[in-house]
Amino acid sequence: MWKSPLFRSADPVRPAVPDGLRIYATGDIHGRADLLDQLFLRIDQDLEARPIERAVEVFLGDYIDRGPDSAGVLNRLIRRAETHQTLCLKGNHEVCLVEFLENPAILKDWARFGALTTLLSYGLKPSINAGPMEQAALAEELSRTIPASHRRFLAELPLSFTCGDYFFVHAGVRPGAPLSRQRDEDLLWIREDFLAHEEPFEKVIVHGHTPTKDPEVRPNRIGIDTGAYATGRLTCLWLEGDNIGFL
Ligand SMILES: [Mn+2]
Repeated sequence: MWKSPLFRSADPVRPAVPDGLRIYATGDIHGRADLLDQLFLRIDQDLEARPIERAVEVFLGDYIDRGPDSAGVLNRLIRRAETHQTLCLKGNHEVCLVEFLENPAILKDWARFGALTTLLSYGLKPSINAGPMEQAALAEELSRTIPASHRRFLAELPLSFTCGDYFFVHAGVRPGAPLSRQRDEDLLWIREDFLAHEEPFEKVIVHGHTPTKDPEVRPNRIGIDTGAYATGRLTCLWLEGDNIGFL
């Protein structure tokens, strides 16, 4: 049951998005271009079965790393935007890629959470434990190889998106801080402090970042990272009026 200090009537009002709009929100893709292709088909079938004035496809970040085809995921998201209204948010993994180009030494840390498959997807051949010389060479090679469209895509990703009673973000928000004054680091990386918080936020937070077996629908947040890269399950939440469902 939805409970919020904003809605204290006897007749509880459920969180909603504006009329005539359907949101499709998708969690962490992590290099699974194959699953993203299937997801686009599912969304297109749903749109055909249930036409709507306006649909917006929101992606919650972490497009790259871990899975086999990070470059392919970015290609598909960029192409999808040519025919559909999409909104891609920034994940902590995208931050790492951009930072690596400026500071190759972060590969030591980034490699521990899936960087090598991303480098492979751009045609690079990284060693398991690249030393400083190789780190610099890899960053230089990636700079030359990565398409300009990917760089632009990565540079332009916003951190959050608000629609109706919902706030979309990669990782979550810091409890106690207004949504308008969150730190980037929390929006991209937060886990326990956010996940354990049971009181209402200003909006219902739709997030990824922390994988769970099934989507978590709570009164104050909806978590939709179902660990696609390992489970093969890429979750898409739809919101329309005050209804929600999954594709
Ligand atoms: Mn993440």
